[in-house]
Amino acid sequence: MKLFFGPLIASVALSAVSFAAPLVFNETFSTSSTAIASTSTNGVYVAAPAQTTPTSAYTRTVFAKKTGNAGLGLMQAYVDTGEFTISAGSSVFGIAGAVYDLGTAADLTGSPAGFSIDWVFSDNPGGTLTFFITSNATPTDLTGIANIVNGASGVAWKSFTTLTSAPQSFSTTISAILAANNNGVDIANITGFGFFWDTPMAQDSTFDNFAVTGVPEPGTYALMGAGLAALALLRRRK
Ligand SMILES: [Ca+2]
Repeated sequence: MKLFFGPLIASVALSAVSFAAPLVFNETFSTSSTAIASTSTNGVYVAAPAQTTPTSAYTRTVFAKKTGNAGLGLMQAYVDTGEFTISAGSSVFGIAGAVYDLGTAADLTGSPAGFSIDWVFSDNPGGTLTFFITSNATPTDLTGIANIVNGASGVAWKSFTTLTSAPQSFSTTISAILAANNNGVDIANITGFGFFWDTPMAQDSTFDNFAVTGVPEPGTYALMGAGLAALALLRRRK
């Protein structure tokens, strides 16, 4: 029996290794940061000072851009109570989000990693959530942020238009982002990733738990299942 079970047990160890995706991240928004777009000007990006996230060495930059109704209020994005809030002042709308700089470029070729985030509150329905990855050199400066939001070359993204009120969870995979819009992204040299929210007028929205997780491929599940079944059989025979 050892000859039969040996390879299956080995497959458990192998699949445990393949569960270790190259990019695993969990942002609980426990480090405060604020970006406030000008009251009087539309179309200006404002970025908070970059901060190291508590769950990894990645640097987070929170940004905001008011896209409508200059002079009628603020567009804000802030982290201050363990959540990420985007607030469009009265009669104002805009874009805000967070971009994470990996420090050194990551090769995500063939990566099964996926993104997810929870939309936990909104006082008005509607809005569009976008996940993105970028191979642009510096994603967290204002030029890099503008490139991301404007979909410049080297940025791939996938958007979700919301139709209902909160709460909602969103998720996608890196391969799905590339399938939706490769746009010249160099998957072997990813320098940043993140999300942004295109808010309707006068909406406050709150998010939590932005995660990048390893998603096992179907073959991994099969190997894992076979290995676990072998272990269960062995245990029963003892
Ligand atoms: Ca939280």
